[in-house]
Amino acid sequence: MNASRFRSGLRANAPELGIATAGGLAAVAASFAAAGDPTAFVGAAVEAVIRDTAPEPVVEFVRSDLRDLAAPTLLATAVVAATALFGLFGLAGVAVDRRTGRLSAGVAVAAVLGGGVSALLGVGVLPAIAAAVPVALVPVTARATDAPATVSKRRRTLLGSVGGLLGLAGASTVLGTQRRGRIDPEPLDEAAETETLLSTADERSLDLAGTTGLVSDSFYEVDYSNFDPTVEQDDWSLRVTGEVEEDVTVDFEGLQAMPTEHRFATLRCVSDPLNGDKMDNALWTGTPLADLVEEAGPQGNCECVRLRAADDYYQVFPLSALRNGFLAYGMNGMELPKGHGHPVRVLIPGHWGEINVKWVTEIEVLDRDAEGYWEKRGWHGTGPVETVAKIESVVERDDGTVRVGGHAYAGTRGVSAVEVSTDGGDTWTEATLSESLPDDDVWRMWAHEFETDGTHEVLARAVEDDGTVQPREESEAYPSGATGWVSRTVGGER
Ligand SMILES: Nc1nc2c(c(=O)[nH]1)N[C@H]1C(S)=C(S)[C@@H](COP(=O)(O)O)O[C@H]1N2
Ligand SMILES: [Mo]
Repeated sequence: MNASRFRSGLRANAPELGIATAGGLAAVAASFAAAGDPTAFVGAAVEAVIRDTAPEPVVEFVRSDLRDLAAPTLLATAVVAATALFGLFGLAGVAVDRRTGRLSAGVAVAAVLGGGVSALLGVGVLPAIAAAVPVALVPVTARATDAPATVSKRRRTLLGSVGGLLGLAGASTVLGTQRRGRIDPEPLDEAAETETLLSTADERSLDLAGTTGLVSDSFYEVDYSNFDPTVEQDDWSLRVTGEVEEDVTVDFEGLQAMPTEHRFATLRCVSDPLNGDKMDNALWTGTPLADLVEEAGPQGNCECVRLRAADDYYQVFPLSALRNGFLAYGMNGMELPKGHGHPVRVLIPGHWGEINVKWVTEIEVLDRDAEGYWEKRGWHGTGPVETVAKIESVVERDDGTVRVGGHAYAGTRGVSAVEVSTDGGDTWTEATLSESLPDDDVWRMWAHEFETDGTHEVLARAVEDDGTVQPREESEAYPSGATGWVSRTVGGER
């Protein structure tokens, strides 16, 4: 075989590129449809590779400039990359067919590349086979499109085959989305107790337009992946292992046999901007972690632990924080929703959200300190939260009065007061505060009314239980959480 023949064998023409692209997309979608757990298909696997190997300047750009767009951007990049990858495998099959003149050889190469690389990416057998089939169809379709004698017939065959592959991609996406089977949370057995607590929270909430009460209407979600793992309650277990006297494993039944408690607890993400919306509160049902940890007999030299989860997320933090921790399987009187860690998540009082590991599977007691997922990327989010008083509601009435308010949170240090200034920080008044809820890691609501006579620079700051006034110094969320007093300009020309 001469060199030019070889080259022409590898070169793809426009129809082949179209077929390969549609085939690549169909491979990704079919793999999604075949995966019982949505984290176990080629798209999620490619997403994880991109996420975990992205160079620092890219990570920095995403963090600072894309913020909330980071997750959709990552997802789109992953789908494009996976489509291109599996499309290329299809093209390799086309090239082999052309060089050898044997379609079976082309199909075999495409299928082996598609299935083999899927397996290397760590997806299951079924999702790997499902990805291999559309890839293997690429050389078949390319040959069929090449066969008709007339240009118009060829065009029609091409449209038909690309359309067929795209149809397969569409149908697979729909099927996969349905199969992900939203676990619709059922009410807990303890619904009577939770109902009482929830109505207490409702009664103690201040009436503020544009923001939620003491229990959030909708609770923010932050995930490092676009694909939440599906973990069945009956398959779940948690292992305490590593530097321990004895490994301890507990399953869901075992967990429910332990003492049941209901706790109000607020979560805030370390990436939450000063007046952002990644801070929420819920009533959680579950059991304290302390006994389980003690039973294992933790040892090791760092007094630290690494928690792991079903989505491969991991975080490292002090054992002392874990000892105050809670294993939650209920949220606001219902089973824990999928997006918040179904069936079981960890809650660590007063600490940034990131160590409140969802879908938790393992507690590993370490001998030496290590870094968690976000700390490897420069964040310092394993410690206690910074104090914040947010201005979330501003109502300017026709009679010239203004009502401002929001939520304030100081972790386990507690909020004893919120002070408001309507003159840019020269003078301060105490705001009305919601009656506190029974637990010690809960936000409070504040409200303040004043007469307006023009433009006001309104500032809010929280005071902690021990009298400490929230510091004024402003800092960005990255790396260790946003600090400073929230300010809003209110009033003016009416
Ligand atoms: N397994 C797992 N746990 C996780 C995360 C994750 O991506 N995977 N995200 C963490 C982060 S950064 C935050 S702020 C909280 C958010 O919890 P929520 O989604 O229930 O609000 O979960 C934490 N636990
Ligand atoms: Mo977070």
